[in-house]
Amino acid sequence: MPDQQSDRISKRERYLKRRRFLHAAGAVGGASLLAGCGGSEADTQPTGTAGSPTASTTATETETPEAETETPEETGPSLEERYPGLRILSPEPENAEAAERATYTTLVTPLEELYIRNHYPTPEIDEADWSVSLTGLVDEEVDLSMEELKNGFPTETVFHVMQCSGNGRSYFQPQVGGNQWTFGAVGNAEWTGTPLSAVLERYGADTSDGMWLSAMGGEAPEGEDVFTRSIPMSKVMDDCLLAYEMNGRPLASDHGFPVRLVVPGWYGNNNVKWVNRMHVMDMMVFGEEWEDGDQRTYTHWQQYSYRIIPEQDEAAEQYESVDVYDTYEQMQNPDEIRNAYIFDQLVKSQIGHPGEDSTVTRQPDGSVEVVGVAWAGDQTVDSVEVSDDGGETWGEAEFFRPDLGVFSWRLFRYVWSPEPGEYRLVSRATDSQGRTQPATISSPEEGLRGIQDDMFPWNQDGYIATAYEPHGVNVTVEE
Ligand SMILES: Nc1nc2c(c(=O)[nH]1)N[C@H]1C(S)=C(S)[C@@H](COP(=O)(O)O)O[C@H]1N2
Ligand SMILES: [Mo]
Repeated sequence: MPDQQSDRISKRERYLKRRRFLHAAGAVGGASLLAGCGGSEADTQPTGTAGSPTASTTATETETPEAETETPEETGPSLEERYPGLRILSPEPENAEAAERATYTTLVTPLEELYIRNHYPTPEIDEADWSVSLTGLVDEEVDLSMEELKNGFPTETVFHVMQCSGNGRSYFQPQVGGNQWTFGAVGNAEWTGTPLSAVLERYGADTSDGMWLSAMGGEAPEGEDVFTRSIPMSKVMDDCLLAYEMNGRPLASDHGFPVRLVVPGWYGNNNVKWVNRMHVMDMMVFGEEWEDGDQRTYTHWQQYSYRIIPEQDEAAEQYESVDVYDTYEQMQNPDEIRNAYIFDQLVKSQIGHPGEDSTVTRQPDGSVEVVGVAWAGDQTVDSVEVSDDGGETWGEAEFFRPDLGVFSWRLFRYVWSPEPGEYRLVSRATDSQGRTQPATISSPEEGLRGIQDDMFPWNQDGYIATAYEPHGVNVTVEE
């Protein structure tokens, strides 16, 4: 129905316009954030509950748009309608990223602006029918209902940056296949659920170092590879959650309802949605035991996909087990692991304001405030610098707004005092180990496996683009 269609578009347009308006008025990312004024921000963030991690999830359920997504009807609202802050890459399977830079001026990303990355369509799941099994090296194998998972164990909350390892893929030259994400496949959210350590301890799992927990998604259609990720036991025991809430509300169906794995600080691909099976063993999913003839039923998403593969390699080298989990360290020591597994996130920053191709006027004192976010996986982000001359000279930004923990992003602001003219603004973050974002992405001919000479290695699947240059924004400063 054409009417309905135009209705949807205008709803989305209105949402984005409102975002822009708040920006112009300084309510998003501007001085009011500095003053710690939560009120105006909350306007654009109906589901944000940064200040109330234990907020009841039932009171307003029927009033919010995402409540509808939990019980999608056959003719339910479209993806566009449900997420007015997203740019749709594919409606099915659902893939969509934040449409506006303004998403990166907000401490907690609202549901409406959090990217969605699916390999298969979002499943319709009745929570009462769902369970999560635990098998392998355990004293007692179990199958836990959602009721048991939610009420039979402690509850914990973590702020974690969910980022697709393909974020920034569109900046690879020559282009690689797959969803052409720009800057929008990342968001910061509050995740609440059951610590996996409590579950594993109760059923006598072997939790010693060197063990792996493989988590499987329950949504793959018949005959497709099951979305499976193997997580090193030390990480699982440190801080991984079986999460059933995001931003104080039940998970939306597209984000894994009723339960997903949250691996704090690690790339999105490790955070298995719709988990229904967990298996403890002394290796990752690997080899024939986990394959089905020619089909890589359980190994595909662990061993073949999500690997750093330079131009010259035929395919990723497979390992039964590795003992270096730090992605950057793997990349820099290819003699040990030839093709890095994509585990923890590398340091990165993104400018949220001014937006892409924007025109700004200066404050009476001649300044323009630059606002953005920076994070560093399971490291602390130490500093952020901003440059308006292609990285020749840099100025130090400062952090503002509360620190929500090591896995959360920090908001930064930089007081810029430009002459009128046209600029390309870039930001560069450094983590607590002194690792800094490189300037550019290499060409395939360089054959790099790790970061070298200020270049991020071009790789066949276009993963982890952290280079600052392609992430910059073009800004015109008015007279
Ligand atoms: N079961 C399952 N889990 C999954 C995926 C998937 O396709 N199926 N996609 C993964 C990838 S690649 C990413 S980046 C994140 C995205 O999480 P989000 O859609 O909640 O943002 O989920 C991960 N978990
Ligand atoms: Mo991803």
